[in-house]
Amino acid sequence: MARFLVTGGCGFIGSHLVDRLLAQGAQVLVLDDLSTGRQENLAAGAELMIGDIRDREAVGAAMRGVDGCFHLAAIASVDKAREAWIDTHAVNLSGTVAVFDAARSVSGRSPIPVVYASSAAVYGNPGDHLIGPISEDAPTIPLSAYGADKLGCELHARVAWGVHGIPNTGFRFFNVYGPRQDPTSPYSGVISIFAKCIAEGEAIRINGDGEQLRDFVFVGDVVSRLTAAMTMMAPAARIFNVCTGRPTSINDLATELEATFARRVERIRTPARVGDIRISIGSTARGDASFGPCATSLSEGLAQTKAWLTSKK
Ligand code: NAD
Ligand code: UD2
Repeated sequence: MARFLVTGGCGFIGSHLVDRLLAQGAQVLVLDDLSTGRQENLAAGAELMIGDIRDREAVGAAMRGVDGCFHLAAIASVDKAREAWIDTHAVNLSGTVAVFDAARSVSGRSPIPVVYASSAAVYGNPGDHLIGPISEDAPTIPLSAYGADKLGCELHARVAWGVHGIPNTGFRFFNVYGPRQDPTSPYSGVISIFAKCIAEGEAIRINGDGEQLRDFVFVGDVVSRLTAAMTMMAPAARIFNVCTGRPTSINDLATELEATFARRVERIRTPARVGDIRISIGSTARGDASFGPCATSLSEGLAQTKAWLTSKK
């Protein structure tokens, strides 16, 4: 039976990954400090080690005896990284180096393959240098500390393969959404925030003109990519977008959610967010050729998100 370590396995994406791995018959150990993750997200069949990815001993102990590591733990917020630059850097970049360090060959053991979360934030504002879906070969010019650290993770992943022989795959997630995305956090994704407002009969706030475009990808499709990448691990350091290639404006998202909840919502116009990216749409070519498409439609994904929100009440 395969045994996997999932860092950040109590979080939004990580907990869905844990569910999938258990359903596939794997043993799962989660390393999580519960800073944004919740123990209640975690399936009963998983083992939990409460600890910090900056703690080398904890990461080393967690890595012992596993066949692969999914590294998702991070402070997953652009705003938080702006406020707490040094602390988020320590988690998001140094924590990732600690994970790769523990995956190195130790006393004759083969290096442990790693699948890790990067972000579309590595591209910065694609509109500055490209029109249309952004491919993995596009320039990476992050605008945030969060994006810079994710790019740093990718660079260290190249070192992990080139110098230490650790096979690895990094995924640049676009805007992931779905059940368990915390709607109460101010740092949460727009879909979870809007869905909660609509469910509770509150107005939504649309930043700017609402015509900014995003590529929303359903968490179930993200998890399929992560598990496939571990199964099909190549002897290399590879990078893929995780996206649908389908643009949705924030105005259209509000309309879609009205249809999902069969309810009208009041739209309050607020000033555009400082530094808000205008267009963030990924090219699906490389990822789909290797793993197949992220096929869940927005309406299906929103229906599943609504079902989860309403089941919590
Ligand atoms: P999340 O906050 O729900 O999950 C992150 C998990 O990591 C949480 O369980 C948290 O408690 C844990 N964690 C944080 N710091 C830790 C530390 N020092 N030690 C151990 N555990 C720690 O966020 P998510 O949306 O599930 O994000 C998962 C990954 O995907 C992150 O690496 C994030 O940067 C990346 N990502 C997410 C999105 C998105 O749209 N949600 C987009 C791009 C990239
Ligand atoms: C996403 C990721 C971020 C990073 C980035 C990469 C989330 C939560 N964040 O940031 O981690 O990877 O992509 O480029 O997934 N909006 C409103 N009203 C609201 C909330 C948001 O209008 O109440 C707008 C917001 O101004 C933006 C869009 O919705 O134009 C999406 O915002 P977001 O915070 O969900 O995600 P984003 O794309 O800024």
